[in-house]
Amino acid sequence: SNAQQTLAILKPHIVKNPFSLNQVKNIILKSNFEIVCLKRKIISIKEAESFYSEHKGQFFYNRLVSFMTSGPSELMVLARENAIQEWRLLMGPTKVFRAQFENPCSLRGQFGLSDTRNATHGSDSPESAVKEIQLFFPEFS
Ligand code: YYY
Ligand code: MG
Repeated sequence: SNAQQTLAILKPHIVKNPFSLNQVKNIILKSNFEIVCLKRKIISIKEAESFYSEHKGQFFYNRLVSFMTSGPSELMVLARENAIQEWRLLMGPTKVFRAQFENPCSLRGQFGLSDTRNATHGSDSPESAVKEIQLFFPEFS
């Protein structure tokens, strides 16, 4: 098959709200993604620092690590044709004001609360997808 895999994270404010969580999952499945693996966990500070190491030194790094470790996230391996690009398209732009104005139907447009609490994560390349899936699903890769 042509299935590609990507790592998706539903961030803590989504997991905390059963209504949003259910809506996001329905959108994922309606968009032809297969949820290959799913785990709910509180990301550790070490994991968050390693996961976001490319952003170390940015003004938002500490607030990002605090938010991502503030409660349970849902981590998923998603599969479909062109999964990495399609998932990023469905997520929409990183920044919440851009998401809301340029792509209000995107996940970030609908469920993003701020640039940090922007609802979802998605791998940005085949290399990061492999690395990120290995980090959170070592038993799967
Ligand atoms: O890959 P993506 O999540 O779309 O954006 P990145 O530029 O890689 O930033 C990662 C993560 O950092 C973003 O999802 C939220 C957070 N962040 C932030 O809190 N404030 C910003 N101004 C930019 C990014
Ligand atoms: Mg990124």
